[in-house]
Amino acid sequence: MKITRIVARHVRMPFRHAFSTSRWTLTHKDAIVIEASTDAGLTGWGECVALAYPDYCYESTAINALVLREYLIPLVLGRELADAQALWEAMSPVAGHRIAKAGLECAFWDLDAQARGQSLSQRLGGTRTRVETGVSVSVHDTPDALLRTVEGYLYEGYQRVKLKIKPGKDLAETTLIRRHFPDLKLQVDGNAAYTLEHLDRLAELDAHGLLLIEQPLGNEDIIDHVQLQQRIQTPVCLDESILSADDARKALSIGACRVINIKPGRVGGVRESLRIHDLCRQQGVAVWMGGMFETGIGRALNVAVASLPGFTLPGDISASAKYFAQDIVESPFVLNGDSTLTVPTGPGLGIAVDTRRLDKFTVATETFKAHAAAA
Ligand code: OSB
Ligand code: MG
Repeated sequence: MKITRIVARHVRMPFRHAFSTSRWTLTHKDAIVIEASTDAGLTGWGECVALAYPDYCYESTAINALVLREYLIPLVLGRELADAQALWEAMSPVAGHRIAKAGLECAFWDLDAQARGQSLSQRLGGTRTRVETGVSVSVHDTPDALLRTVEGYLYEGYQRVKLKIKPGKDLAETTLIRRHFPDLKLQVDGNAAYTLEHLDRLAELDAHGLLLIEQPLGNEDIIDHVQLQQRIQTPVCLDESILSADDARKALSIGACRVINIKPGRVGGVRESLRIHDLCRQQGVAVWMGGMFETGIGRALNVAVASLPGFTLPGDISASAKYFAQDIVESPFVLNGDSTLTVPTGPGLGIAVDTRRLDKFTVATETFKAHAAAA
């Protein structure tokens, strides 16, 4: 397969509600949307899921755009690429920048599956037609407001809730939600806001029957998480600090976590996600699909990957309407009555981009073409 033209659009979509974690508040979703066309006339779509500001990790929307323009796109354009492994190798002169790489890789998988006449889920060996989903719930100003938000999501049909927590907005909030909903599948996410000084506080969360505690300690830490996991009963789940299958192997081997959150963007794409999935499956470790406020494009990718058998915990892959009044795909993802999303069955990602809405939300466009002489 040869990609001969790439359009990289910076899209900015308003959130229906502002979203806060321990570290940041966002009112808009920013992303670089990739449109890649081949010499055979196919078009594939991808999304770089970095946030607008480099606080979840060092990548951001503007940094994605720069790295794509200056380094990654010149490495892949006009080049014959047999598969995702070849694409990864073509991009290997660039260190890191896994989110930027994953956006291109997403478009590549869309093209690859389309060329074979398969849905991406089929192409990857997915075994489910629906994937279990949950919601990630913003840090709220008051416990009352939090309770109302959670009630709203349960009313909509979500059966798993993840509370964003930070020191001082954690125990009372978790206790309150657990008291109101004794049987709810509940978990928490600290987004690296805690330190070892908080071990006692984190241990108190054990009383609430949580599915897991996600990344309470440092962004790049695995060592301190070992201490935490030894101290508490609740499974520790790593997000920010797992960038590859190698990271996952090391974290599991020293007991830093018992669960892993897979985000294709964070780990450099689907190829690396599959490697983490396979490793965890061999070791009997549960994985689940994380989220980065994806548009319908990244959401379709996440749903396809989450249809693999090792994804045994509900993902952060809510319906499009949780974040957006309008999505940039023609058929937004909707929640089924059993708290699932349906895995698309059309070729590739199985979505149709709504070009009118895409234009409406596009704030910058860059077009790249292969030189006729490129081999
Ligand atoms: O830590 O899981 C996280 C969103 C952006 C960056 C990091 C995280 C999140 C979420 C939201 O929790 C998940 C979603 O619904 O997309
Ligand atoms: Mg997280």
